[in-house]
Amino acid sequence: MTIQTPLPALAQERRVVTSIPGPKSQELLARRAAATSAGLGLTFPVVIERTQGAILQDVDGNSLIDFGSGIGVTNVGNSNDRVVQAVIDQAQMITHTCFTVAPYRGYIEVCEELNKLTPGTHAKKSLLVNSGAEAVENAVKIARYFTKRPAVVVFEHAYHGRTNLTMSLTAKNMPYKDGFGPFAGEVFRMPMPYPYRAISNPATLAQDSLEEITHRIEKEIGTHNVAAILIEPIQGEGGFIVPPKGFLPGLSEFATKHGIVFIADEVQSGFCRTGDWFAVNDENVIPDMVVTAKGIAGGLPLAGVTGRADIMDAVHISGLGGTYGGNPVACAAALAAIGFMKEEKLVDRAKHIGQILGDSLRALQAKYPVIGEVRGRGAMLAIELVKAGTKEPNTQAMQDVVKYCQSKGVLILTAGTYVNVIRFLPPLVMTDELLKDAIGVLEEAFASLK
Ligand code: PLZ
Repeated sequence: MTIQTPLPALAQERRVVTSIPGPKSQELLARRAAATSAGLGLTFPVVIERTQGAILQDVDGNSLIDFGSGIGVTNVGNSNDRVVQAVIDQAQMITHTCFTVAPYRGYIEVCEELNKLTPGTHAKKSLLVNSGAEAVENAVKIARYFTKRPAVVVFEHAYHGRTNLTMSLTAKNMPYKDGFGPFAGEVFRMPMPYPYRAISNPATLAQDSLEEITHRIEKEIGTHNVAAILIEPIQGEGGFIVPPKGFLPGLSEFATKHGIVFIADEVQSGFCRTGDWFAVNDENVIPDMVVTAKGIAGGLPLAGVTGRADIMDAVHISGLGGTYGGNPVACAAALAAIGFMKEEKLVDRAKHIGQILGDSLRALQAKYPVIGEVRGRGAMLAIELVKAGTKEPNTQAMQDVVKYCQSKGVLILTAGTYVNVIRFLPPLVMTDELLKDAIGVLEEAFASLK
């Protein structure tokens, strides 16, 4: 059997040819409702047939602009040519052996890349697994083993996954935790400095937060009981909350002083998204461990834990593993995606996209007081919607904007503890024309708000 010839390119333009959802999507959505668990959410009620670059094409032939990258995954573009070719080539060679049974080259090479790309020049080692949640779980497992301590410190508004431990590490009850307990023990939640909603003086917010957190860790847990401090350097699902400058370096310094493993969850913020390889690069923070997933493999399921070699090597042989972790096809996709990010300088593309989008969002904010704040970094930007003249969350406006954009063929994602944030995670290969077209739709959406 030979591999099929490539499909013709999908034009990088928005084209809405039916009502949304169109008739074919409606039919499949009815089958979805009948066949799939009602517990699964649905952001955009269409069914996708094909993707390329920054376009998602649905089964009715509508070309939709992708402002979500599958929640920050397809940073190199949907169905990136290099990723697709690597997947085909690798699948012909090896589909699966299980790395801990009989190893293969791709796993080793992805770990070598992660060890080089993550911050710091110290000796590092990595472990590959299947999902962000699994990577976070493993990071905590390893930190506990290494320190021989039980407690894990996490933050308000945090999201770390949906497994039992990562649900416990996640802050928000609905929809992530409600009814799914009992939760894991030894998880301690600290306040997160949220500049837009902070009551204290913005100039001293970082210092004030650090003082409160370190005091509470010392008094309520005892530093000698803390295995890890786990934090998203820019919070994702929580609403793209960017901590004030100085906070992350201060926290990391405190961790180091007390032998606590400082873990950065870069699952959503990693791989060029923020205009750096990782969000912690911005303030030169060097975590003891970095958790990666999403953007790492251009759309294939893969995640990593990278950390100080002494920490990663502490665990006994066969203490870590999993059947599929670091699957060869996913590793080939990751190597192709990472190569593409380097060669196409996606770090710079993220900054460029962030400049255009950020300027447009700030102009919108000046015009529409419903936009309380524009925040984020690089191509990880968000707007928080409020009732005009207050900071009261405005979920209705968020829903109206999302709906308007969908009807015009633009996919946008929401977020936020208060369900009032619109976040933008465009593929980093989005053309300027397409970006401006999507921004135009967003402007219309705000103009249409009552
Ligand atoms: N850490 C920072 O953003 C996943 C969740 C989507 P998995 N975020 C998207 C949903 O509704 O389930 C995420 C994250 C951060 C960990 C995770 C978990 O990654 O690959 O979804 O397990």
